[in-house]
Amino acid sequence: MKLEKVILRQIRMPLVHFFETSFGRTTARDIILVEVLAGGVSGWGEVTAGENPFYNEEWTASAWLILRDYVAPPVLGRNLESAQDVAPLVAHIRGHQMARGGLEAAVWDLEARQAGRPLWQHIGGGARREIPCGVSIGIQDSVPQLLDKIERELAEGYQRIKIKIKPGWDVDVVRQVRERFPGIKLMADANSAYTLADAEHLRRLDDFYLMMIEQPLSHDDIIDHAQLQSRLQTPICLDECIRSAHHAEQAIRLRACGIINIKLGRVGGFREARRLHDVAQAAGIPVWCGGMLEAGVGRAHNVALATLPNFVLPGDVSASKRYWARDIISPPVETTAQGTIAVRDEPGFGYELDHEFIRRITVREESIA
Ligand code: NPG
Repeated sequence: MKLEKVILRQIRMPLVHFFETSFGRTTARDIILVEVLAGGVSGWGEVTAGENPFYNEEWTASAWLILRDYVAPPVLGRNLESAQDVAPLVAHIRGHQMARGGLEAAVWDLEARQAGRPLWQHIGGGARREIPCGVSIGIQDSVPQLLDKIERELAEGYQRIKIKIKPGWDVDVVRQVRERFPGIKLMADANSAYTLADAEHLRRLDDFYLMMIEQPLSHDDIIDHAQLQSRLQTPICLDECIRSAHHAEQAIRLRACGIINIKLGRVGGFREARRLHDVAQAAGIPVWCGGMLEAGVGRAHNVALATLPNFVLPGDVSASKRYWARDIISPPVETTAQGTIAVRDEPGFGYELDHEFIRRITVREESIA
Protein backbone atom coordinates (compact mmCIF):
# COMPACT_ATOMS: atom_id res chain seq x y z
CA MET A 1 0.00 0.00 0.00
CA LYS A 2 1.32 3.41 -0.97
CA LEU A 3 -0.41 6.57 0.27
CA GLU A 4 -0.88 8.97 -2.62
CA LYS A 5 -2.52 11.80 -0.79
CA VAL A 6 -3.57 12.98 2.66
CA ILE A 7 -6.45 15.43 2.97
CA LEU A 8 -6.93 17.35 6.21
CA ARG A 9 -10.32 18.87 6.90
CA GLN A 10 -11.29 20.92 9.91
CA ILE A 11 -14.98 20.75 10.69
CA ARG A 12 -16.91 22.84 13.21
CA MET A 13 -19.77 21.22 15.09
CA PRO A 14 -21.81 22.74 17.93
CA LEU A 15 -22.56 20.35 20.80
CA VAL A 16 -26.23 19.87 21.63
CA HIS A 17 -25.31 20.56 25.26
CA PHE A 18 -22.16 22.08 26.75
CA PHE A 19 -19.68 19.62 28.29
CA GLU A 20 -17.82 20.74 31.41
CA THR A 21 -14.77 19.13 32.99
CA SER A 22 -12.49 20.32 35.78
CA PHE A 23 -10.50 22.27 33.16
CA GLY A 24 -13.31 24.03 31.36
CA ARG A 25 -16.49 24.06 29.30
CA THR A 26 -16.79 23.03 25.65
CA THR A 27 -19.77 24.26 23.60
CA ALA A 28 -18.58 23.49 20.06
CA ARG A 29 -15.93 21.24 18.61
CA ASP A 30 -13.27 21.99 16.00
CA ILE A 31 -12.34 18.57 14.72
CA ILE A 32 -9.72 17.49 12.18
CA LEU A 33 -10.70 14.65 9.87
CA VAL A 34 -7.87 12.87 8.09
CA GLU A 35 -8.56 11.22 4.74
CA VAL A 36 -5.82 9.01 3.28
CA LEU A 37 -5.96 7.81 -0.32
CA ALA A 38 -4.34 4.84 -2.03
CA GLY A 39 -5.30 2.95 -5.19
CA GLY A 40 -8.68 4.63 -5.48
CA VAL A 41 -9.70 3.79 -1.89
CA SER A 42 -10.05 6.26 1.00
CA GLY A 43 -9.57 5.66 4.70
CA TRP A 44 -10.72 8.06 7.39
CA GLY A 45 -9.45 9.02 10.82
CA GLU A 46 -10.39 11.65 13.38
CA VAL A 47 -7.98 13.66 15.52
CA THR A 48 -9.17 13.75 19.12
CA ALA A 49 -7.30 16.91 20.16
CA GLY A 50 -9.52 19.49 21.85
CA GLU A 51 -9.93 23.17 21.10
CA ASN A 52 -7.38 24.19 23.74
CA PRO A 53 -4.24 22.57 25.20
CA PHE A 54 -6.00 21.82 28.51
CA TYR A 55 -6.59 18.04 28.49
CA ASN A 56 -3.07 17.54 27.16
CA GLU A 57 -0.66 19.72 25.19
CA GLU A 58 -2.39 19.22 21.84
CA TRP A 59 -5.15 21.28 20.31
CA THR A 60 -6.73 21.53 16.88
CA ALA A 61 -4.33 24.13 15.48
CA SER A 62 -1.20 22.36 16.74
CA ALA A 63 -2.41 19.00 15.44
CA TRP A 64 -2.97 20.50 11.98
CA LEU A 65 0.64 21.70 11.75
CA ILE A 66 2.10 18.51 13.14
CA LEU A 67 0.07 16.43 10.69
CA ARG A 68 0.96 18.60 7.71
CA ASP A 69 4.65 19.13 8.44
CA TYR A 70 5.70 16.02 10.39
CA VAL A 71 3.23 13.12 10.26
CA ALA A 72 2.10 13.04 6.63
CA PRO A 73 5.51 13.60 4.90
CA PRO A 74 7.33 10.45 6.12
CA VAL A 75 4.31 8.24 5.41
CA LEU A 76 3.31 9.59 1.97
CA GLY A 77 4.69 7.68 -1.01
CA ARG A 78 6.24 4.97 1.18
CA ASN A 79 5.64 1.32 0.46
CA LEU A 80 3.75 0.20 3.53
CA GLU A 81 3.46 -3.49 4.09
CA SER A 82 0.61 -2.86 6.50
CA ALA A 83 -0.97 -0.22 8.71
CA GLN A 84 1.35 -1.51 11.44
CA ASP A 85 4.19 0.32 9.67
CA VAL A 86 2.76 3.80 10.20
CA ALA A 87 3.45 4.28 13.93
CA PRO A 88 7.19 3.47 13.69
CA LEU A 89 7.55 5.99 10.83
CA VAL A 90 6.38 8.82 13.09
CA ALA A 91 7.74 7.53 16.40
CA HIS A 92 10.58 10.09 16.31
CA ILE A 93 8.05 12.88 16.90
CA ARG A 94 7.94 13.71 20.60
CA GLY A 95 4.40 13.81 21.98
CA HIS A 96 1.53 14.80 19.66
CA GLN A 97 0.00 11.34 19.87
CA MET A 98 -3.43 12.62 18.84
CA ALA A 99 -2.11 14.08 15.59
CA ARG A 100 -0.16 10.91 14.88
CA GLY A 101 -3.09 8.70 15.86
CA GLY A 102 -5.53 10.49 13.54
CA LEU A 103 -3.51 9.52 10.48
CA GLU A 104 -2.59 6.09 11.77
CA ALA A 105 -6.23 5.18 12.38
CA ALA A 106 -7.12 6.38 8.88
CA VAL A 107 -4.58 3.97 7.40
CA TRP A 108 -6.06 1.07 9.39
CA ASP A 109 -9.46 2.00 8.02
CA LEU A 110 -8.05 2.20 4.48
CA GLU A 111 -6.39 -1.17 4.77
CA ALA A 112 -9.55 -2.78 6.16
CA ARG A 113 -11.56 -1.33 3.25
CA GLN A 114 -9.03 -2.59 0.73
CA ALA A 115 -9.34 -6.05 2.27
CA GLY A 116 -13.14 -5.77 2.32
CA ARG A 117 -13.14 -6.43 6.06
CA PRO A 118 -14.71 -4.62 9.00
CA LEU A 119 -12.18 -2.62 10.98
CA TRP A 120 -12.90 -4.50 14.22
CA GLN A 121 -11.90 -7.74 12.53
CA HIS A 122 -8.90 -6.14 10.89
CA ILE A 123 -7.43 -5.00 14.21
CA GLY A 124 -7.94 -8.47 15.72
CA GLY A 125 -11.06 -7.59 17.72
CA GLY A 126 -14.40 -9.34 17.66
CA ALA A 127 -14.50 -10.63 21.25
CA ARG A 128 -18.06 -9.26 21.41
CA ARG A 129 -20.78 -8.36 18.90
CA GLU A 130 -22.09 -5.56 21.09
CA ILE A 131 -19.97 -3.25 23.16
CA PRO A 132 -21.19 -2.20 26.63
CA CYS A 133 -21.75 1.56 26.94
CA GLY A 134 -21.58 4.06 29.73
CA VAL A 135 -22.03 7.80 29.68
CA SER A 136 -19.88 10.60 30.93
CA ILE A 137 -21.86 13.45 32.43
CA GLY A 138 -20.08 16.75 32.70
CA ILE A 139 -20.22 19.13 35.65
CA GLN A 140 -23.70 20.65 35.81
CA ASP A 141 -24.97 23.96 37.12
CA SER A 142 -26.72 22.23 40.05
CA VAL A 143 -27.04 18.80 41.72
CA PRO A 144 -30.78 18.43 40.82
CA GLN A 145 -29.79 18.98 37.18
CA LEU A 146 -27.16 16.26 37.48
CA LEU A 147 -29.63 13.84 39.09
CA ASP A 148 -32.15 14.50 36.29
CA LYS A 149 -29.53 13.82 33.66
CA ILE A 150 -28.50 10.57 35.31
CA GLU A 151 -32.14 9.50 35.47
CA ARG A 152 -32.56 10.11 31.74
CA GLU A 153 -29.38 8.26 30.79
CA LEU A 154 -30.37 5.26 32.89
CA ALA A 155 -33.78 5.26 31.19
CA GLU A 156 -31.91 5.10 27.85
CA GLY A 157 -30.32 1.89 29.11
CA TYR A 158 -26.73 3.05 29.71
CA GLN A 159 -24.86 0.57 31.90
CA ARG A 160 -22.71 2.89 33.97
CA ILE A 161 -22.60 6.54 34.87
CA LYS A 162 -19.44 8.60 35.10
CA ILE A 163 -19.63 11.99 36.70
CA LYS A 164 -16.97 14.65 36.59
CA ILE A 165 -15.61 15.95 39.88
CA LYS A 166 -13.39 18.85 40.92
CA PRO A 167 -12.62 20.54 44.26
CA GLY A 168 -15.93 21.97 45.48
CA TRP A 169 -17.97 19.54 43.34
CA ASP A 170 -17.02 16.14 44.69
CA VAL A 171 -17.80 14.24 47.92
CA ASP A 172 -21.09 15.93 48.59
CA VAL A 173 -22.24 15.53 44.99
CA VAL A 174 -21.24 11.85 44.91
CA ARG A 175 -23.10 11.31 48.19
CA GLN A 176 -26.31 12.77 46.77
CA VAL A 177 -25.99 10.71 43.60
CA ARG A 178 -25.48 7.55 45.64
CA GLU A 179 -28.43 8.31 47.89
CA ARG A 180 -30.69 8.68 44.89
CA PHE A 181 -29.20 5.76 42.86
CA PRO A 182 -27.82 3.23 45.37
CA GLY A 183 -27.47 0.34 42.91
CA ILE A 184 -25.94 1.82 39.77
CA LYS A 185 -22.45 1.35 38.41
CA LEU A 186 -20.97 4.75 39.23
CA MET A 187 -17.53 6.30 38.83
CA ALA A 188 -15.96 9.74 39.15
CA ASP A 189 -13.44 11.44 36.86
CA ALA A 190 -11.29 14.29 38.21
CA ASN A 191 -9.20 15.08 35.11
CA SER A 192 -6.14 15.79 37.29
CA ALA A 193 -7.83 18.32 39.56
CA TYR A 194 -6.22 17.16 42.86
CA THR A 195 -2.80 16.68 44.46
CA LEU A 196 -1.52 14.13 46.94
CA ALA A 197 -2.27 16.69 49.67
CA ASP A 198 -5.96 15.91 48.99
CA ALA A 199 -5.55 12.21 49.80
CA GLU A 200 -7.59 12.32 53.02
CA HIS A 201 -10.35 14.22 51.28
CA LEU A 202 -10.41 11.74 48.38
CA ARG A 203 -10.50 8.85 50.86
CA ARG A 204 -14.00 9.99 51.81
CA LEU A 205 -15.10 8.78 48.37
CA ASP A 206 -14.40 5.21 49.55
CA ASP A 207 -17.79 5.32 51.33
CA PHE A 208 -19.66 5.30 48.03
CA TYR A 209 -18.37 2.05 46.49
CA LEU A 210 -17.46 3.72 43.18
CA MET A 211 -16.23 1.42 40.42
CA MET A 212 -13.17 3.66 40.16
CA ILE A 213 -11.81 7.20 40.48
CA GLU A 214 -10.30 8.34 37.23
CA GLN A 215 -7.10 10.41 36.99
CA PRO A 216 -7.34 12.25 40.30
CA LEU A 217 -3.75 13.58 40.24
CA SER A 218 -1.46 15.30 37.77
CA HIS A 219 -1.73 14.54 34.05
CA ASP A 220 1.93 13.51 33.93
CA ASP A 221 2.32 11.69 37.22
CA ILE A 222 2.39 7.98 38.02
CA ILE A 223 4.29 7.91 41.32
CA ASP A 224 1.87 10.05 43.33
CA HIS A 225 -0.98 7.94 41.98
CA ALA A 226 0.78 4.85 43.36
CA GLN A 227 0.95 6.50 46.78
CA LEU A 228 -2.66 7.55 46.61
CA GLN A 229 -3.78 4.09 45.48
CA SER A 230 -2.13 2.54 48.54
CA ARG A 231 -4.35 4.76 50.69
CA LEU A 232 -7.63 4.23 48.82
CA GLN A 233 -9.90 1.21 48.62
CA THR A 234 -11.50 2.47 45.44
CA PRO A 235 -9.48 1.47 42.35
CA ILE A 236 -7.75 4.31 40.54
CA CYS A 237 -8.20 4.37 36.78
CA LEU A 238 -5.46 6.15 34.87
CA ASP A 239 -6.19 8.16 31.73
CA GLU A 240 -4.11 11.28 30.93
CA CYS A 241 -0.78 9.95 32.20
CA ILE A 242 -0.82 6.72 30.17
CA ARG A 243 0.36 7.67 26.69
CA SER A 244 2.03 4.40 25.75
CA ALA A 245 2.17 0.71 26.57
CA HIS A 246 5.41 1.45 28.42
CA HIS A 247 3.66 3.93 30.72
CA ALA A 248 1.06 1.24 31.42
CA GLU A 249 3.82 -1.22 32.34
CA GLN A 250 5.34 1.31 34.73
CA ALA A 251 2.00 2.18 36.32
CA ILE A 252 1.16 -1.48 36.81
CA ARG A 253 4.58 -2.24 38.26
CA LEU A 254 4.17 0.62 40.74
CA ARG A 255 0.58 -0.43 41.55
CA ALA A 256 -0.59 3.02 40.62
CA CYS A 257 -3.95 1.86 39.28
CA GLY A 258 -6.40 -1.02 39.13
CA ILE A 259 -7.95 -0.07 35.80
CA ILE A 260 -6.80 1.75 32.65
CA ASN A 261 -8.81 3.89 30.24
CA ILE A 262 -7.54 3.50 26.66
CA LYS A 263 -8.08 6.34 24.21
CA LEU A 264 -6.98 5.79 20.65
CA GLY A 265 -5.76 9.35 20.19
CA ARG A 266 -4.00 9.70 23.53
CA VAL A 267 -1.75 6.73 22.74
CA GLY A 268 -1.13 7.53 19.06
CA GLY A 269 -3.37 5.02 17.27
CA PHE A 270 -4.34 1.37 17.00
CA ARG A 271 -0.88 -0.15 17.12
CA GLU A 272 -0.05 1.33 20.51
CA ALA A 273 -3.62 0.90 21.79
CA ARG A 274 -3.40 -2.83 21.08
CA ARG A 275 0.00 -3.10 22.78
CA LEU A 276 -1.34 -1.30 25.83
CA HIS A 277 -4.40 -3.55 25.82
CA ASP A 278 -2.14 -6.62 25.80
CA VAL A 279 0.10 -5.32 28.61
CA ALA A 280 -2.94 -4.66 30.81
CA GLN A 281 -4.53 -7.99 29.96
CA ALA A 282 -1.38 -9.92 30.85
CA ALA A 283 -1.33 -8.15 34.23
CA GLY A 284 -5.01 -8.78 34.95
CA ILE A 285 -5.87 -5.08 34.69
CA PRO A 286 -9.21 -4.45 32.93
CA VAL A 287 -9.50 -1.62 30.39
CA TRP A 288 -12.29 0.41 28.87
CA CYS A 289 -12.55 2.76 25.91
CA GLY A 290 -12.50 6.46 26.69
CA GLY A 291 -14.17 9.19 24.65
CA MET A 292 -13.13 12.67 23.57
CA LEU A 293 -16.44 14.09 22.35
CA GLU A 294 -15.82 12.46 18.99
CA ALA A 295 -17.82 12.94 15.83
CA GLY A 296 -18.90 9.81 13.97
CA VAL A 297 -15.54 8.74 12.53
CA GLY A 298 -13.78 8.71 15.90
CA ARG A 299 -16.82 7.16 17.56
CA ALA A 300 -16.86 4.30 15.01
CA HIS A 301 -13.14 3.69 15.51
CA ASN A 302 -13.77 3.48 19.26
CA VAL A 303 -16.47 0.87 18.71
CA ALA A 304 -13.99 -1.27 16.76
CA LEU A 305 -11.32 -0.86 19.45
CA ALA A 306 -13.74 -1.86 22.22
CA THR A 307 -14.23 -5.30 20.64
CA LEU A 308 -10.74 -6.36 21.79
CA PRO A 309 -11.09 -8.96 24.57
CA ASN A 310 -9.86 -7.01 27.61
CA PHE A 311 -12.33 -4.12 27.10
CA VAL A 312 -14.54 -5.72 29.72
CA LEU A 313 -15.88 -2.55 31.37
CA PRO A 314 -18.47 -0.19 29.82
CA GLY A 315 -16.68 2.68 28.07
CA ASP A 316 -17.43 6.33 27.30
CA VAL A 317 -18.65 5.46 23.80
CA SER A 318 -22.27 6.49 23.52
CA ALA A 319 -24.90 7.47 20.95
CA SER A 320 -24.21 10.28 18.46
CA LYS A 321 -27.39 12.07 19.48
CA ARG A 322 -26.03 12.79 22.95
CA TYR A 323 -23.57 15.18 21.28
CA TRP A 324 -24.77 16.07 17.79
CA ALA A 325 -27.97 17.26 16.19
CA ARG A 326 -26.60 15.62 13.05
CA ASP A 327 -23.54 13.39 12.89
CA ILE A 328 -21.12 13.13 9.96
CA ILE A 329 -21.87 9.43 9.46
CA SER A 330 -24.94 7.53 8.46
CA PRO A 331 -26.61 5.97 10.28
CA PRO A 332 -25.53 7.78 13.44
CA VAL A 333 -24.12 5.65 16.26
CA GLU A 334 -27.10 4.28 18.16
CA THR A 335 -27.46 2.24 21.33
CA THR A 336 -29.75 -0.70 22.08
CA ALA A 337 -32.23 -0.70 24.96
CA GLN A 338 -29.62 -2.72 26.90
CA GLY A 339 -27.07 0.09 26.66
CA THR A 340 -24.87 -1.50 24.02
CA ILE A 341 -23.71 -0.57 20.52
CA ALA A 342 -23.97 -3.35 17.96
CA VAL A 343 -20.88 -3.88 15.84
CA ARG A 344 -21.41 -3.49 12.08
CA ASP A 345 -20.10 -5.80 9.37
CA GLU A 346 -19.51 -3.29 6.55
CA PRO A 347 -15.88 -2.89 5.43
CA GLY A 348 -13.75 -0.35 7.28
CA PHE A 349 -15.24 1.51 10.24
CA GLY A 350 -18.67 0.37 9.20
CA TYR A 351 -20.69 3.57 8.62
CA GLU A 352 -21.27 5.75 5.54
CA LEU A 353 -19.72 9.21 5.53
CA ASP A 354 -22.16 12.05 4.97
CA HIS A 355 -19.93 13.86 2.45
CA GLU A 356 -22.45 16.57 1.70
CA PHE A 357 -22.74 17.51 5.38
CA ILE A 358 -18.98 17.32 5.89
CA ARG A 359 -18.48 19.72 2.99
CA ARG A 360 -20.94 22.13 4.52
CA ILE A 361 -19.25 22.27 7.94
CA THR A 362 -15.65 22.26 6.67
CA VAL A 363 -13.89 25.49 7.65
CA ARG A 364 -10.40 24.58 6.46
CA GLU A 365 -9.01 22.03 4.02
CA GLU A 366 -5.54 21.14 2.78
CA SER A 367 -4.23 18.36 0.54
CA ILE A 368 -0.76 16.95 1.04
CA ALA A 369 0.67 14.81 -1.75
O1 NPG B 1 -18.44 10.80 25.80
O2 NPG B 1 -16.82 11.44 24.50
C1 NPG B 1 -17.40 11.43 25.59
C2 NPG B 1 -16.83 12.22 26.72
C3 NPG B 1 -16.06 11.36 27.63
O3 NPG B 1 -15.66 12.41 29.70
C4 NPG B 1 -15.27 12.19 28.60
N1 NPG B 1 -14.12 12.65 28.15
O4 NPG B 1 -11.45 13.22 30.36
O5 NPG B 1 -12.29 11.45 29.56
C5 NPG B 1 -12.27 12.67 29.65
C6 NPG B 1 -13.33 13.48 28.97
C7 NPG B 1 -12.95 14.67 28.19
C8 NPG B 1 -13.97 15.45 27.69
C9 NPG B 1 -11.68 15.04 27.94
C10 NPG B 1 -13.70 16.58 26.97
C11 NPG B 1 -11.41 16.17 27.20
C12 NPG B 1 -12.42 16.93 26.73
